[in-house]
Amino acid sequence: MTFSNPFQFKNYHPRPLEIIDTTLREGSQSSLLHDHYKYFFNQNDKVEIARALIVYGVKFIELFAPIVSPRERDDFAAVKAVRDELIMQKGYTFLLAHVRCHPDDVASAIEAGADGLNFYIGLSEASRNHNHGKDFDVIIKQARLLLEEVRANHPKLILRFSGEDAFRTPEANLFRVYDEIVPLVDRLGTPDTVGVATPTTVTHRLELLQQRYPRMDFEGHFHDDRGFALVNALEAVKSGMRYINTTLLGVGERSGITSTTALLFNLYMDKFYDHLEGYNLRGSYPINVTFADKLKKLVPSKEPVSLTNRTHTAGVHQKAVLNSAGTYEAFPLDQFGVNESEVLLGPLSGWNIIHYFLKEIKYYNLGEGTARQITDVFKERVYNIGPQDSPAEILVDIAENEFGLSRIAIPERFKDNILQRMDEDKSPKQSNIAAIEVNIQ
Ligand code: HCA
Ligand code: CU
Repeated sequence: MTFSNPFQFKNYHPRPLEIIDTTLREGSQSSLLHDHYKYFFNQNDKVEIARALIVYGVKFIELFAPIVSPRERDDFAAVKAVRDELIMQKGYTFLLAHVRCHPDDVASAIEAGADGLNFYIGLSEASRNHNHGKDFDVIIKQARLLLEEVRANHPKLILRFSGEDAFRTPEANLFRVYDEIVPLVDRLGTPDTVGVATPTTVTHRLELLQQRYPRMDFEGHFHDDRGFALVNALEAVKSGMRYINTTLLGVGERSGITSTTALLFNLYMDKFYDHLEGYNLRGSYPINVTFADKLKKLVPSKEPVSLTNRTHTAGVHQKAVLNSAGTYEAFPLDQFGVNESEVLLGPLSGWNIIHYFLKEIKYYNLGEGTARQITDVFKERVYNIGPQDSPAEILVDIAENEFGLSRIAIPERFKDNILQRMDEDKSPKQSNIAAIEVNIQ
């Protein structure tokens, strides 16, 4: 068996974990886009997303084969232009085209200047019977012919082969095809197309593949139908899988795939630090916000790297995080760019937070007793809140108009002395909100 080494070509040595980001391919298949009658990312979105991914440290970006539509072909060129622009600053990023085992797909990707081809064809019974209708002998013959031809004429291209629906494909069938393909490719994909895999089946499958093809690199792609996309990817990485497909916020077909930042965050928490080489972890929350904005959404509450995980609504929680954020914040999310905590005023807020808000943030002159009385009035009013009203405005209205509170006059020259402690070596569990200091003399 001979193996090519495409990485030598660009002097690139793969890191312990290579994210293959597929936000612009798998992510474009998300139903979330339809929720807003948006249906597709426009070219500007794609360029901004690609730029953000490259700056974040992603080295492999998957795109549709340009044959999909004239628009995809133009967008491929635009993304390539951003990639080229950033080479001097950020090093080389590989653009991979997702191609069917079809010469037209391959030709369009090569013409567009792809660095690699991600071949896929369904191998499960469902795919063979209801998708392409080819039996194993035909699949093997056609794939081999195509791969041999590409290898011979384009030796520098990175080639990957994926048996779609790999986790519903019996091992014997997978091996039957992969045995024939392995000498011709650089990576083997094992997509969990319909989200049936569990951490146990992932590690078992990977072990068998590693034993059978010891010199191969493997690529995982896990759908979230059971809610296992993250844990499956995490287990795969820990069991030695170097390449993982992810998308920003985990968007993709149906319930999506593994979220990029969720995977990196969990590897960090589990102390797999060498797998984080080259990723700009502090850029995690900002990249999530950038992408959520493209979807016209907030960063979803189920995304670990979110402000939601530093947001507190219940009075008991709010009081405790004022004393020490670590009481209800277990993770150093500030290292992933979530630099602020958020306390939401509402019917569950207690007098502590109301006192804190009125005094420290709005500079009203009030003691604990008044804060308790205001809290009772606020709780009555806030249950009838309309969609246009804000709890903070209601609170200020009560403070001024019902309790006649006046603000502490802060001389202009001291206004800038309101400090947020940003010292790096504070305990990561300590939140900034408890550290706002009003410096008046
Ligand atoms: C698809 C299916 C796919 C392919 C993954 C791969 C899947 O939308 O084409 O090529 O590795 O989940 O199997 O996303
Ligand atoms: Cu998929």
